[in-house]
Amino acid sequence: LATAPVGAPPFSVDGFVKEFIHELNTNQGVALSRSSVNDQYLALASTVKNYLMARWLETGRKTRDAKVKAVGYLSAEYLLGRQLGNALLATDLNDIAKKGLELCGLDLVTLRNQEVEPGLGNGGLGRLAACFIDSLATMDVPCIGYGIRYEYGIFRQTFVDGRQVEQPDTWLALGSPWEFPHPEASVQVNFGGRTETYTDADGTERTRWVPEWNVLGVPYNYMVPGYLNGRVNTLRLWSAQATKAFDLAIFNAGDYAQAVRAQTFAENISKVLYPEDSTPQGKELRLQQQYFFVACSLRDFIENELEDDFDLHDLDQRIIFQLNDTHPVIAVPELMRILMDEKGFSWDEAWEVTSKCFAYTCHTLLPEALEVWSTDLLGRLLPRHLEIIYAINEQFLAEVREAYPGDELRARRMSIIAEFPERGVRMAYLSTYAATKVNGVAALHSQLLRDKVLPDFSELWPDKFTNVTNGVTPRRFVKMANPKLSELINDTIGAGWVTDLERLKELEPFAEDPEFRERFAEAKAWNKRRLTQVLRNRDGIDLPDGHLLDVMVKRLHEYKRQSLKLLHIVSLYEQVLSGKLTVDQVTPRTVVFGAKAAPGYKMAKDTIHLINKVAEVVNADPKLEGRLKVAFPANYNVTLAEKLIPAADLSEQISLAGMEASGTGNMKCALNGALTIGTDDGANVEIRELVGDKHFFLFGMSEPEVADLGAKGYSPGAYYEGNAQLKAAIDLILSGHFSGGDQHLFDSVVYNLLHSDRFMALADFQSYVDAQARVEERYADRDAWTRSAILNVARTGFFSSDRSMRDYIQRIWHTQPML
Ligand code: 26Q
Repeated sequence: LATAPVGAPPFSVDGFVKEFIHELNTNQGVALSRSSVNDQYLALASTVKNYLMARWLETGRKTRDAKVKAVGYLSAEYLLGRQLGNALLATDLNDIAKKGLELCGLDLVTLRNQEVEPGLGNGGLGRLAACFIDSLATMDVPCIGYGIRYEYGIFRQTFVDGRQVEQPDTWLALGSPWEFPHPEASVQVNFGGRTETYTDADGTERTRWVPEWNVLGVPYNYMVPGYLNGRVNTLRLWSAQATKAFDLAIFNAGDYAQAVRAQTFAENISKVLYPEDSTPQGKELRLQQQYFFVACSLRDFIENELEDDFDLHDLDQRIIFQLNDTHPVIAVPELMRILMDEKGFSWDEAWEVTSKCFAYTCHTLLPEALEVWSTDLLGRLLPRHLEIIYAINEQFLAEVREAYPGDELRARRMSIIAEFPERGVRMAYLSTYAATKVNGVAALHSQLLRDKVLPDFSELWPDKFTNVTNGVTPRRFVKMANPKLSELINDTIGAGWVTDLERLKELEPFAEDPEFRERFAEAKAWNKRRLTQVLRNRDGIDLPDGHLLDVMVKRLHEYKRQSLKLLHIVSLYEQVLSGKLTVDQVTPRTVVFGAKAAPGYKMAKDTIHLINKVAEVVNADPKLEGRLKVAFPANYNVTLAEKLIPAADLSEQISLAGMEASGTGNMKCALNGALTIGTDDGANVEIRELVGDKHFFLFGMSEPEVADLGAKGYSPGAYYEGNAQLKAAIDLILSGHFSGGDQHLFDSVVYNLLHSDRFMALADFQSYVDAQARVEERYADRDAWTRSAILNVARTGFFSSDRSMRDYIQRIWHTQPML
């Protein structure tokens, strides 16, 4: 194997070339002269993979031998982004690969661009999981990430006449060099059927599950390399396959065609990622996915990571399962079932163990985003688990009644079982009861979680609740995505910041150094030129030079208020049309949107349509003399984020206060030297505290003000009637100006704002516009802007996911790095 001891320089350019050509010949079966770019990419990936292999095997052996406590990160999503660049960075093979490929007449950048990213997540929650496993590997903490190997990840977004059209994400089509399937280690997962009681050999009354059908979970291992430290953790994603028993039981397969259909049915379980990231529908297949990956993962950990004679009474000494939202919480009754029905534990013994093995992270405040599964569905799919959930609830309610005698109302309020609108299991309540710790993802969110979402629980168990503010990996989102800034930082304070991001503080004094400012501004300019090329090639979009780059990238949601950004654009444009502003009073600005809408979310899709139509008209109107542009590249993903965020001047974080749990794009932008215009919401609060009011453009109502206005009764129409600038902007849309004269095309979006506006965009409009004026003022003084941008970088080291991981370790997991 091509390998080198940790710390030693990696192999030579010659060694690399040999290995690369060997991979090209033996794996791809082609000669260099006849190879395609895809062959070359796959061979390069294999070369890097081989280089990591010895370290990976060694990490696994060392960790099992040490018998230390590990983290089992349970997440239905991992939004990994491209693997090659990150693997080259982690192994310090970038220069060698570049030089080696040049000797072969090849270009590393071209090969890197061949990779299709694994988009196995929707947005923030999935990307957070990817950042966390990167940090744990880099910090030498034993962790196994468990999840689902979706055959189709998040859909590929295209625009047809400005409307979103979804295409399947065929990320596996050209080969998948980063994964290692292990069919021999497959796990059987049962579904359906009934339960029965029986008396065991000792005369004890027991229950067992008699399932009706099953599928196989095939593990696919992925390497999670630490940054330059020789550790390689594992991400294990499960793929569903049919079993013989499956087609017999479900379809009574007599004929061949029927049997093949049965296969398809089973394999549907890991076929596609659900693209909704709020208001989840209670779809049976989604529940199957959740149980499928959780059952595989628990089985895998217990059978394969522990010694054969391990006493499961001590399970909490070897694992803490972190629940990434409620999606994997079926793991709680599953562990109870394993311990009682398979390992012979009593209820009390099983609960004693189970109640120490889980911790729960909540990622939302929206009531409609909280999962509730109907007991009908649960009982049909997982009858034994439903029984166990009922029993957990009985035990829980007994505790509640003991703490609050006579307060029956409270007991009903807190019940894990909801009775309306139908009988269902409140997964957040189950998670909270079962978890050792419950955390929100930013300081404000954790406070609101205690006060508004789970007030009875936090009253009963105040110490169960904690905050861990999210973070992002500086490896991918600064070092890799922003090479020019990284070089400047290295030259100024050394290279240690990549694994110790608070050291960015040492940059603070350099905000006053004109030479540093010039290099900083030049790095930003370079990133903009690079983005210009990317958008030209990828989307046929032309970015004008010298514009303020105003970036709003995130899922499309009413609460995130893309519509507010749109009203600002329309308003600027309207003021030029109506002569209230002369064109030279408009700060040259390009607004870039990146946003996918859930395919069934009509309002979100209509908003995308409106943005695209406004863009068309604004971009083409000569009256603006090119000073205002709107770019909406389709299919925003991690790969595009890595190019867009480093180029951003202004970061739009404009959710209604109290709605965005944290945000992580806000952190990525600040760390790359964008200034934030934002509400007092999620992690914006902490960003502003750290960078200082002067370097952050705050606007809008605070969360308590939002609550007050809601209680008073909010009527958006009053803001429309009372604000001439707002009225003019909305009227311009209603006039048909952006729809070829059609005065009704955007009724859904506009009338929703005028008559409902659940997220109070109109109430915050004036404040937002005022803040944008302050942005323009600062931008006009380019030196002052650059100073602020530098201070944003210098003061946001806190948002490294390494720090998040330290917080989890200290407050929740109590695990040790293996140094
Ligand atoms: C649940 C059940 C059925 C189908 C889908 C879902 C589902 C899937 C994804 C529900 C929610 C999600 C994703 C939520 C999410 O990404 N939340 C974001 O998490 C980030 C990381 O903590 C925060 O920064 C964001 O504020 C939060 O919106």
